[in-house]
Amino acid sequence: MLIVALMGLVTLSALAATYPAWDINQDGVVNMRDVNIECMAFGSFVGSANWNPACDINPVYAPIYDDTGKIIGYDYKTILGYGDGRVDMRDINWVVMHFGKVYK
Ligand SMILES: [Ca+2]
Ligand SMILES: [Ca+2]
Repeated sequence: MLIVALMGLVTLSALAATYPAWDINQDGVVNMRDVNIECMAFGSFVGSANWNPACDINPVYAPIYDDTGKIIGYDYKTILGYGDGRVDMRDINWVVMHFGKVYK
């Protein structure tokens, strides 16, 4: 039982050890390899031949509605998650903003 519990902790720690989403190839460094992977998927969307979900990394923010249901802004403190279903300059921008960072 203890061994099973320890194996679970090891698995959880392995999952937590992944690098940020903008390190597209997850090698611990943000460099031209990541930009190149983004470029290969550029213009794609879910279902495209060159679609790569790892490249869809722009955060999606929660819209703020007024009483009529009209969007009046976005709550940047409430990130709903990554990805909007397409790879465009917003995604490449996130890689470029972190270019040169080393995480390992
Ligand atoms: Ca990388
Ligand atoms: Ca995107």
